[in-house]
Amino acid sequence: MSLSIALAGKPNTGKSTFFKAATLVNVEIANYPFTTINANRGTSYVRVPCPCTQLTTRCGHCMDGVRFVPIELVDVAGLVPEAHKGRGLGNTFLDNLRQSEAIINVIDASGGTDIEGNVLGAPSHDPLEDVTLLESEISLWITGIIEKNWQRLAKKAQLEHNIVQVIATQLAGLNIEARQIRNAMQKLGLLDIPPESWGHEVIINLSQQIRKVAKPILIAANKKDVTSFENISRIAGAYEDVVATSGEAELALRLAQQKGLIAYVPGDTHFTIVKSLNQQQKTALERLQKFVSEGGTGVQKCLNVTVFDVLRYIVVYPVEDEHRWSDKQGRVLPDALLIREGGTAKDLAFKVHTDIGRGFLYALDVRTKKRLGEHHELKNGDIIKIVSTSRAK
Ligand SMILES: Nc1nc2c(ncn2[C@@H]2O[C@H](COP(=O)(O)OP(=O)(O)OP(=O)(O)O)[C@@H](O)[C@H]2O)c(=O)[nH]1
Ligand SMILES: [Mg+2]
Repeated sequence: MSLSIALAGKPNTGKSTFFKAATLVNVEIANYPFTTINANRGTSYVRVPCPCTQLTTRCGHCMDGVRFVPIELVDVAGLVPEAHKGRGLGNTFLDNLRQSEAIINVIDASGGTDIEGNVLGAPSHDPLEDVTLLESEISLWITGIIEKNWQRLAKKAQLEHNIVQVIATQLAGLNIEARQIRNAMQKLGLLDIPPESWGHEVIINLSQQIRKVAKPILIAANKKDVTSFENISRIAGAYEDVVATSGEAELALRLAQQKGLIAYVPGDTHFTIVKSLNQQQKTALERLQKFVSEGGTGVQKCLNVTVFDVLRYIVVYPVEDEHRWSDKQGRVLPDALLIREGGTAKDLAFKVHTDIGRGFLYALDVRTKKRLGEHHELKNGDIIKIVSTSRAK
């Protein structure tokens, strides 16, 4: 399964617009709350420099040296206060976050919509409230799941000394590992405190910690095209992981590119007009040109920051022919795989194919021709040949 990232937040902030711009899947967009009810899923990409720029010819899998590595993006229904109790589309929204490794909290940085996503006459809502809403709803949702049958489970766990396992079982299906639960308990000093004595507040604190490690959040300060500089700097000053975005500008660029009007590579801070345009198109694109040149639309940056800075993934390139950097069919750099920082040569072998992992003998760094053992930690951009007793089909 590929890495999955969710777009979430209060209604009407631009999640579906961001999603459509990033995936080109045609979804409904409208200026009122709860336009999206069922989650939309699609393939988007993170952008990296392709190693084929070190060769004399391009690999054929990149856009002139810019490589796009696939991830899954999920656009979920908006959430309102008390969503964890089922208010609004509460449970639908939360259920769609289960498989996501990280969440992009798309907020309306302009302050033009209230906490339920209704359009205000003038920008008057504090966008910082949109940030706390998502964090607290997810934490309370986790709390609710842990607290199901808590008295009975806590008693049993106390006797059997397996509280981490008990909570992991409660949270099964949320893509949360036992290691992350132990981590959260350790941070709060809960490992030696009998679970029967924890109480509601302690479980809320624990849920917040689990949320931080298992569902990290990056903030997309969206609608930056209509947001004051002051609002963006307040949000960026209050939180660590913030990217200012305009999903609408990115969508306009991607659609113009799709129609062959412009040459644009997602993430660039420029584009060129390649077709003669009517006056209306020309004016619209010229306005966009100025906007894009001042740092880009932020959509690609948002995805890259989530995958590489928040989740700390790296990209590695498995090949079979160490001289041509290709597979057996001669396709140069055919795959780009995302693995966690700290991942080893053997982890990559398993990612390529379970049989290749099982039969792992050694790996080869094709640039240096050095042999790498199973525990060797890979680096971002490595091109690796795996030598295994088993061969890929
Ligand atoms: N100015 C501006 N408007 C935007 C931007 N992104 C989205 N919008 C507008 O905001 C409104 C809501 O957009 P959607 O993408 O439907 O928002 P959503 O968050 O998916 O909404 P729900 O599904 O109802 O939760 C639409 O009128 C969009 O055109 C942006 O970057 N800038
Ligand atoms: Mg939507």
